Amino acid sequence: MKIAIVCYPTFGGSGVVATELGIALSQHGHEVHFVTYKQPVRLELLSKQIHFHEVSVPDYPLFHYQPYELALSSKLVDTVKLHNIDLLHVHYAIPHAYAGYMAKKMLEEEGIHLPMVTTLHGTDITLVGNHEFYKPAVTFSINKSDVVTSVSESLKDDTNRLFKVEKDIKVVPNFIDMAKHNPSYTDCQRELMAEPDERIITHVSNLRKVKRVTDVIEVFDRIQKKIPAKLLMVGEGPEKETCEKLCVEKGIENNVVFLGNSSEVDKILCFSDLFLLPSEKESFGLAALEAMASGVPVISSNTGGLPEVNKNGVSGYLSDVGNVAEMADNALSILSSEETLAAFKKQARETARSFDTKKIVPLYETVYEEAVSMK
Ligand code: GMT
Repeated sequence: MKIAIVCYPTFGGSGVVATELGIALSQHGHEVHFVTYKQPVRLELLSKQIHFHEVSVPDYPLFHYQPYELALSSKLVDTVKLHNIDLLHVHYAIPHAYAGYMAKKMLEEEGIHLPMVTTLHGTDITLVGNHEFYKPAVTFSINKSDVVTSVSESLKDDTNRLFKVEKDIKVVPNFIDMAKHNPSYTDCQRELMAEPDERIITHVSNLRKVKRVTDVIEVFDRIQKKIPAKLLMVGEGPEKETCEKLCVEKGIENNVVFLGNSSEVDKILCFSDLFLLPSEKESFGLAALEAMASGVPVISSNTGGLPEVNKNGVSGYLSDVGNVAEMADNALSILSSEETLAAFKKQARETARSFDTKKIVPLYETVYEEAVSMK
């Protein structure tokens, strides 16, 4: 099949999922065309099976806001015609599903049928899409998609609760390449980050309010009072400065390393002992799954789709949002002995196996077949 994928090319979870999906589909013999404003960060290789088409939006002084949807839908029309695309898969409803539907209608005028699959990722539904300014357009684009998928049961329920959805939403969970996340890397340079007796605690996110990154610092502060530990904060975002100040206030700035964005998260996870994800909302928690696949147990909140990924008492522990004391106690219990930590590491990786790329990508292929046959 020739598939066009629209996504955000940045470090966000939806872009990562779309990119990894495109790569996996190309390995299954499909021809994949990414259509977005920049080459996706995790897309290092372009080949005969993987193409990238850049959407450019000319900067014209009349426009206070540059019309990206317009440029995207035009680029989609051109790409579909030039490469005989069979199917369009848009990730993140705003504005991708909307632009995709416009492209579909324009192509229809020329007698070309373009089936469209929309994957909902989380904030497009629970945070941004739910805003009154966007709601009618998001509802419309969901209902006009041929097939709609969501990354968790929880997100499916949220979508049905918040929007008047006429479609049956199919749940296709996010996935992970277990082979790529190998906890026994030989080039794992733990000594660069911590002393031999220190535990390494890691957090990866876009450091936005929804991630409750100050809770990460609070939990870590409680941990480091009991055992020697370092905290690695991976990612960039608006809450970074607040976190840095909080570390100084608590006098733990020398134990917290802000690493910025990284496209080699797997290499950081391979020397991590514990992962913290205390988010306010999380439709799935891809970062938690990446940690688990690397054999890193997860201390998370029990919000949204997180209980579908992180299994309480097995791959880590779940607590109510904001319960930093319980999160710290749970973290300390996992880190209390080499035996307990080793058991949780093993269990985390085993739990991640049910989300292996090999199991999940065929589910998308089934969805595509259904969309194509819907004419
Ligand atoms: O919150 C993020 O990390 C970014 C955001 C995105 O759309 O890029 O992530 C959402 O999609 C991810 C991939 O499906 C999910 O794993 C995240 O849970 C979800 N974020 C939220 O729901 C807050």
